[in-house]
Amino acid sequence: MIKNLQLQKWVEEMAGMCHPDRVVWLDGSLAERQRLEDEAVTGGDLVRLNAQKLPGCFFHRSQSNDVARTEHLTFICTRNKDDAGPTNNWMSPAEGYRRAAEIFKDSMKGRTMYVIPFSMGPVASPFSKIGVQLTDSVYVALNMRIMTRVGSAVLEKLGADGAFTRCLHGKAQLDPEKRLILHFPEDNAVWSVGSGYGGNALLGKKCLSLRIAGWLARQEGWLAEHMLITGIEHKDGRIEYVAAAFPSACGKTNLAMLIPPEILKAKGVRYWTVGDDIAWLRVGPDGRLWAVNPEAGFFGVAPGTNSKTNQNAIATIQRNTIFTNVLLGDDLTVWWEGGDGAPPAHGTDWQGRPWQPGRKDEKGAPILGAHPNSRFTAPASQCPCLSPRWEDPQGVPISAIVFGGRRARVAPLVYEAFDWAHGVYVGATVASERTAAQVGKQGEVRRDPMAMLPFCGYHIADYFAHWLEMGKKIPHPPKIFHVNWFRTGEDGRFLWPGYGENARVLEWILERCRGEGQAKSTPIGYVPTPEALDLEGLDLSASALEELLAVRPHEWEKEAADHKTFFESLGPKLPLELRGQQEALVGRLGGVAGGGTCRPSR
Ligand code: GTP
Ligand code: SPV
Ligand code: MN
Repeated sequence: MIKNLQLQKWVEEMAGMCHPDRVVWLDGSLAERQRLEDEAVTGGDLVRLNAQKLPGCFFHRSQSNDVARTEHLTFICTRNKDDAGPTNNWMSPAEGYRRAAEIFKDSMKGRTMYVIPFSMGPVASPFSKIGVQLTDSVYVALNMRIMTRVGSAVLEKLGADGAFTRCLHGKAQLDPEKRLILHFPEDNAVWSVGSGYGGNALLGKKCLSLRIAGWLARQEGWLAEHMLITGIEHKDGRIEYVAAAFPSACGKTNLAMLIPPEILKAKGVRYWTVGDDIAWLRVGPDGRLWAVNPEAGFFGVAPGTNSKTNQNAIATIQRNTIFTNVLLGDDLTVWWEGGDGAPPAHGTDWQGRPWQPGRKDEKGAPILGAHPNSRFTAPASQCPCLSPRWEDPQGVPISAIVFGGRRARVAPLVYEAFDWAHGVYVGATVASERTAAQVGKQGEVRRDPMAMLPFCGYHIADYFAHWLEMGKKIPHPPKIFHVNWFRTGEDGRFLWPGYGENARVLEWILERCRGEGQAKSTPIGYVPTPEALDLEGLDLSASALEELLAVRPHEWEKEAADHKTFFESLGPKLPLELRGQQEALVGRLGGVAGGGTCRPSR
């Protein structure tokens, strides 16, 4: 019995448009999971993996033109175009519904429509949001069961008249020409058609928890951010929490699950994962900023994940995991570039072609077994370092906010913003090289403010204003930092070892939050002095360290000019305060004598 008549009516209406053969309501039970898995295997959506080596695990291959989010097909549909702003694609709601309806019409004939009631955030938390996703993809249904809290308890909470986000998803023809990811924030609705992949199709993730939630957050006075949340424990047992925003495929999952180097472990440092992709942040009764992870699983990048880089992720994905677009071994195991161990002698690559190690294409380039954006979907509950507070309805208090990007040059390893408003400027000007998580030219540097460029559901200038406004509402705000694990030397190799060693940088960040830690004031913010970082036991040359911490005024003058160009592209709504921050940066750079390298002094 469905108590919520609105929901009942909407499902009937959508089924009337899509014409599925069957409508199946998910209850979240284990029996249901097995039923869906069997269905998916029979229908060819999933391959059951080796039961001894990977119990409860499955493999899925998406179409080769459907392996990443398609930002050019993602739209914000608001009555006023200006509400979507200059960084979003816009369509009127009427046109959006009309165009998508044409594709949805009868698209589920011969298929099942799954009705998935889900909660973003623990069902019992007052901050959670309920959505209902309709989908004709059993793969999506199984992923949603891992990534969100699905089932009867959600319908219970929804009751007779609770509000929910209407999330309609259909594969249709999986044709990129007939693919649209549409957000209707004014209607609290998402319509996605023509893609079966990741953030395009798991509508609780980027669509609801960032684009729609961001719209609500602005009205309700909180923040919906593309951030990991992790707790860092020290010898005294105290745990401090950090939230960090890096663009897609720039290291959030890795930092969230970090294992510190031996030297720090010996000092009692330990990380506790709360979330790896999305954070909802509110001001708590104590005047600090508190963070909740609305998700229930990890949809992580496979390539580069191995026992050395991310042992916790490897432990998490040994069972009950869905692998997408990785290499499938003949023995029904999976493998990816930068994974553990030797590749299988023989297998099937992400495009479904026979594969063996060492294969090259016509140009002599190696043929990848796994797509660079291949992923695993795993329940958070399987993560060995999962924070005991990960489902705390109130969330965890945040000591530091960290922004970061993938920058071969310019941005030093770490710096601290002077204050909240300057921190908002630092976040607003984040830039990063494009990765495989989105379709487009790889490696190109683009501005990705707060790592939210593809995920901000409204005018980005209003979003900046909201961030500035939030600063005034937080009596005890976290400090704001910027990191860059990806600076390279002359030879093009990363200067910083990254991964677990990033804990050394986080130690400095937390020291600064406690009012400790040595730093030098530079035009861009506070940069650690070379001695301030605990580098004991790390093989890092003095020249590499110098390069990592260098702030070069001539590079930053160009950077600041680029900030200005970027701000100008955002139109007249840009908060004056940010323009002021840009001018202040230029002024500070002008004050540096000689234009040489401004290094932290000894
Ligand atoms: P999304 O899930 O797309 O939001 O990505 P993410 O930000 O969680 O990125 P993730 O942690 O999955 O890392 C993406 C890629 O960057 C992987 O191939 C990692 O191996 C690599 N990576 C992560 N951390 C570091 C680091 O500190 N240094 C270097 N060089 N590479 C890193
Ligand atoms: C990202 O691209 O930031 C992801 C993967 O986390 S997706 O679900 O496709 O958005
Ligand atoms: Mn992400």
